[in-house]
Amino acid sequence: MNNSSFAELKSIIESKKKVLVVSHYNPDGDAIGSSFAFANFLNLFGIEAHVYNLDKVPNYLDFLKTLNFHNSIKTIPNDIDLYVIVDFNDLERSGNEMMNYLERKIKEKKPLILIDHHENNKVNYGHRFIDTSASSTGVLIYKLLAEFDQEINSEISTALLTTIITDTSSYKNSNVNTDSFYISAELIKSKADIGLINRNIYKLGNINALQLRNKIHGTLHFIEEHKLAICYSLNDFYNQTRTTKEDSEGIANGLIFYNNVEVGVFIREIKENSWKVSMRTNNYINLSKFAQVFGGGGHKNASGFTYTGKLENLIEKLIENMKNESDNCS
Ligand SMILES: [Mn+2]
Repeated sequence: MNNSSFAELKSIIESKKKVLVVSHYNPDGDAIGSSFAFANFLNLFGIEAHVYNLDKVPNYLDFLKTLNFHNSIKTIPNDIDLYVIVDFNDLERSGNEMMNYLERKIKEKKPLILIDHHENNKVNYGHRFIDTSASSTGVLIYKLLAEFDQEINSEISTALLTTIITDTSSYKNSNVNTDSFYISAELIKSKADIGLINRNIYKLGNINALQLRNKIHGTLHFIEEHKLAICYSLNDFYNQTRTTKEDSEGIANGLIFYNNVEVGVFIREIKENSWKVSMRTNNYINLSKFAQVFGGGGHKNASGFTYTGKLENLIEKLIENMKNESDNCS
């Protein structure tokens, strides 16, 4: 299955009047930044753009703005003539409501474009541009926009730079490459506000968030022989500290900066016997494959899945699977 060229995507886009841009639920800086940048560009270009996400914009990203942001399909206009999926490649990741909506549009043979950097694409319809070596989907959006005879403004540059800074953890993750730096420089030339980005994404929130993190770090399991660090949170932790799941963003990534930790795992209770697992590594094992064992997916360096069952069993299975993986590494 081949990628379309950016020139081809451009010619599809410029013939349209009303576009819907969809990103994944639990949105991160790449999902919000890519979808908002693209939609704002289309509006500048004279195409009416709408953006859908199941969830609201997280607080740390609320400096990014777009027109026509929808959290429900009910408010989306009926006469959309192009659907654009950014930063995910499995329709389930848009939530049930949007998944059913998109499946209907696919059945009706409506035009669709997918732009993404995750592995294991599951969307076999429409035009695609997938580059798993791109450090963020925003990098690909940047390259697509460069095809048009329309300069990008400061707001769009800022949104695109946010995608690179958040998906690389400020150029620290192993997904960083020459494009990440080159395109960042170009975006700063186009007046991206790096100060605004850093002030917002590195704000630590109120002291309740620290109390929550203390509880989470208190659950640390370190399995030295497998270079594996696991922390979890229970719903009670959030109730007791009056925090939300947003306040535990970045826990898995934080773990891999400690000595002898190659894989960081954060497990969050969704409801009784239901868990959301996030994993991070810097090139130690392929976490996309690791997550597939549990029915999940993602990148080599960052992946996740949901698990139904007891926490002890989940941790046991993670260690067991890690044992098999690290046997292949040593
Ligand atoms: Mn991404």
